[in-house]
Amino acid sequence: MTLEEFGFTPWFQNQIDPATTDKWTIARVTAVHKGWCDISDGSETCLAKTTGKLRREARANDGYLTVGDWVRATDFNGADFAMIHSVLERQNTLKRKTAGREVSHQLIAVNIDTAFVVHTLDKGFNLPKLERYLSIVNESNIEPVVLLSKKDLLSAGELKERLAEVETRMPNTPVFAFSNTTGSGLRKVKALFKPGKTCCLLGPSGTGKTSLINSLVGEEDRYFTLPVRECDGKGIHTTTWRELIVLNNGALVIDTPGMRELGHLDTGSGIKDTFEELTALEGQCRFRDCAHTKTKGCAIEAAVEAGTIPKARYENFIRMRQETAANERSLREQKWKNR
Ligand SMILES: Nc1nc2c(ncn2[C@@H]2O[C@H](COP(=O)(O)OP(=O)(O)OP(=O)(O)O)[C@@H](O)[C@H]2O)c(=O)[nH]1
Ligand SMILES: [Mg+2]
Ligand SMILES: [Zn+2]
Repeated sequence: MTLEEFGFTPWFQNQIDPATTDKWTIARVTAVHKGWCDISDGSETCLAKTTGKLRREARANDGYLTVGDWVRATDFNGADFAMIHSVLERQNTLKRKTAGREVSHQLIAVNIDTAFVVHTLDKGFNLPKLERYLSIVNESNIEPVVLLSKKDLLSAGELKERLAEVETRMPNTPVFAFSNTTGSGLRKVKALFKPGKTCCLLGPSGTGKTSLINSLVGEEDRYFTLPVRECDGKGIHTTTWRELIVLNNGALVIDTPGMRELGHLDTGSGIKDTFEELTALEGQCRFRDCAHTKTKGCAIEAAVEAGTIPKARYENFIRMRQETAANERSLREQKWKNR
């Protein structure tokens, strides 16, 4: 596989000084472990460590190596470890607020063309949660696609109803329903994974992300999966690391572990894109700084009242706005304390 087939676009090419090409091996990070990572040039994979200088720089600016990164390395396929000297500037970063009370970012994956948000149609189906994942993707300016799994567990009637619900809630996002078990809908889903394009699968634990990769590679047990909890359909966090996988057709896929907690930081634009038809009304509110909660002359509340915007969608919008505001406050406080 050439570097181009491995996702190396002109964006990265332009960062390479041709005079130094024989000094470095350009490679992509395919997995990150404690203390080392796997890097690959498209044909061979080797273990690599980072220089102390790079680690110090990374710590200073939220830039730890992440799956999908492009790096300059020496000693590629040398005796022990290759050495990573620098990271090429990223095209985009998919990130989340880290679990716990401290407010900081965790990178999920970088240099992504499409983010597939995988959500179950069965027990555990939760539209507000799905919207949360969407807003993270939108925040990163990556194209989201929703994949609804386990359609085999619903009757035709239930399926129709549920899909209609999703359609109303997120009219502008492409949505596909499928089943890993029966293969129903898989042909269309497969076609979304394009050669040379990097995509990642994200979504709650147990929704069938890893199973989907197994379906795509056509081997049931290639990657490890585990049943969900009987009582509530929740997954038990089977996948524990992120890994970049090449499908037979040359598509590049990053599997990620289901997230335990999804918070929000500076999701201003993420919320805006996710709730597009609501924020479009904002300009029509009577007050410029309308909170959209029991406010006089609020155009959004009027639309909810009139039934043109689903109430539940509106409520999730408000919840996420308030959470973002709280996170921003606490971030500001932290900065103030650390100054
Ligand atoms: N009935 C049904 N079960 C499915 C489907 N897809 C996955 N499963 C089952 O759901 C369980 C969880 O699947 P995984 O692929 O491990 O889920 P995951 O999203 O990778 O979970 P984490 O790695 O924990 O984030 C497994 O028992 C799968 O067999 C589906 O389309 N239909
Ligand atoms: Mg998994
Ligand atoms: Zn308003």
